[in-house]
This record gives sequence, structure tokens and C-alpha cells, in this order.
Amino acid sequence: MKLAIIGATGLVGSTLLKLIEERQFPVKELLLVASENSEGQPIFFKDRDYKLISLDTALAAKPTVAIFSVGAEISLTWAPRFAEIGTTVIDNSTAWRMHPNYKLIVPEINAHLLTASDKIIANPNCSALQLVMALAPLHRLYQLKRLVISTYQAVTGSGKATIEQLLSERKGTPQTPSAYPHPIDLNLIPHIDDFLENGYTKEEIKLVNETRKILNDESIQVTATAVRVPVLGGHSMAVNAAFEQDFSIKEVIQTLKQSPGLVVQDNIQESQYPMPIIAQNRNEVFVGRIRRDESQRATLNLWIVADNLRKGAATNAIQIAEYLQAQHYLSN
Ligand code: 2RA
Repeated sequence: MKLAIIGATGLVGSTLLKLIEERQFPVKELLLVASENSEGQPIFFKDRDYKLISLDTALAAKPTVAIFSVGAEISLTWAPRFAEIGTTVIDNSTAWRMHPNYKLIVPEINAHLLTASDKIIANPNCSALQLVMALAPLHRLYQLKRLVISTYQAVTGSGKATIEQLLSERKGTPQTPSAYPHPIDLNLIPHIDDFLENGYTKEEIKLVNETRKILNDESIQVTATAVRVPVLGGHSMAVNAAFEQDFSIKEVIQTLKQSPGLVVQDNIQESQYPMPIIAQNRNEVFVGRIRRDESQRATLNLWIVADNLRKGAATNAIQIAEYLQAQHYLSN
């Protein structure tokens, strides 16, 4: 296929390039798009130099698939232009995720909703993605009622400048101005994305809305706190999940072990549980610390970790493209 990566020099864009190589993704022509100031600059990939091109040039080349990893504003303007000429857009921004006419897809959960007429497909936010990966199989069995989530998110979730902030602080030479409103090394910042009038952040509300949309169940109650932590890669979350029906821990573990894309790491005798240093550079979602909440019935505690740039963004997007191709849903 002819594949365009919009935002090729960003963190998700670079991860997409790694995945194309690792998965031997069948690309006949690769169109790498970056901001106007980088147009014409070379980018080295698979033993050769590619030239970064503009959105206009990519559009004129009529790609089969365009994976957008840029801001929502660019996506709102450009995704429809690509869709109009038959390109299938897989979008990583917030632009289309909650729009009722567009699908929010995690292939292991709801790829079956896709058809050849879906020309703009939304990729979920990284934290919602790893959450639903672990919960969808349990929701099918026991029916989720309420989720209480605390998420501990790595600096790669907020871009190159915030990685620089962490690394420069760690070296003892903090840069000014800093990317976050506070130091991040040796600190935690309970603030991801903008605050809303109700006191929650947009990141926390994404967990509420996207979880319901992907699991196709508006009745699930969700409340979340999102915290930035001095970790380079891999978002973690502590989840308290209340179900309608009771479960056995044995069956929960068995179900999670059998679910594609999940790895259960839960051997407390050997101090084995998911951690960002294990999940980083892996495509799976890791689940552990699986235990009953003894304070109320039918309630489970879980600890979930995934590489936010991989399954949380690039891997999921590539899996959507792979699915569409296998179903012969792509044109151009
Ligand atoms: C973050 N989860 O890490 C967000 C990215 N959408 O900032």
C-alpha cells in the first residue's frame, strides 16, 4: 500500500516507522509528512533517505492509508480532504474520537465494526486504550458498573520537550522555561492536559468518554485521576473495577491470559508485576496485582501497564491498517 505518515518526525511517527520495519508492514510507497519548516529535510529509514513532504504533496499522491499523529486542528482540516479522495485516515488526535459518526477502534475489541466506507477512523487515547484492553474481556463476562482509576503517565506521552525537561533536570541542568509547570524529576504532577470547569483534566475525562464508547456501554460509571510521573516510557494505572456479577479470581486470570494482546504478570511471591521498564518497547498490555477488593462485592483491583507510544498509539494504528487490508477495505 501507499502509506502516508502525517507527523513523521514526532514520537508516535518515529514509533510507527519502527513498527513498519518490525512487522514487515507491506508498504510500496512511504510518504513522510512533517511541519512546513521541515519540508525537504531528509529522514533516514530502512537504509535510505526519504524527503519530508508537505500535506499538499501527500494529498496529491493519493495514499491508500494516512496515519495522522498531529494536533486535532490539522486533523480536522486535513483528514476529510484525504478521505474525500479515497484515502483511509487513521487519526491519533482527539478530533474524531467522540464524534458520533466516527468509530473509535481497538482491533482486539471492536474491529468488526469497520467497513470499507469508514474513511476516517479514530485511534483512542493511550490511557483509555490500555484500560479497555484489560477490561473488555471481563466486561463481557461480568458487566462493568463502575471504574475508579489512578493513572501514572510517562513523559513520552506529552512530547519531546517534556522528555528534555526530565533528562535535563536529572543531569542537574534544568532548562528554562520548562515544559511542565513544575519540575518533573523526583516529583509527580497531578495534571495532564488542560483543566475543565468541573476540576477534572481533559485527560481524565477522555478515560470516561472513550471507555464508554469503545465498550459500547454508556451506563459504565468512570472516575479518574491522571498524574505525570518521572518515567520515560510506559503508562501505568491502578484500576478498581466494580461488576454487576461476581467472579472468581481464577477465572479472571484465566480470561485475561487467553485474551489477545494481554500479558498477565502476577506472581507476587517472585515480586513479578507489570512495570514501565518491562512494558516499554513491547506491543502488549501488561496486567498484574489482580486481587479482590475486599471492601465491597464483585469488585476487582488491577494494575495495568503499556507502552504509551506503541499499543497506546502507533501499534494500535498499524493494527487497524493491517485489519483493513486483510478485509480488503482499502481503496486507492
Ligand atoms: C499524555 N495520555 O501522556 C496523554 C497523551 N494523550 O499526556
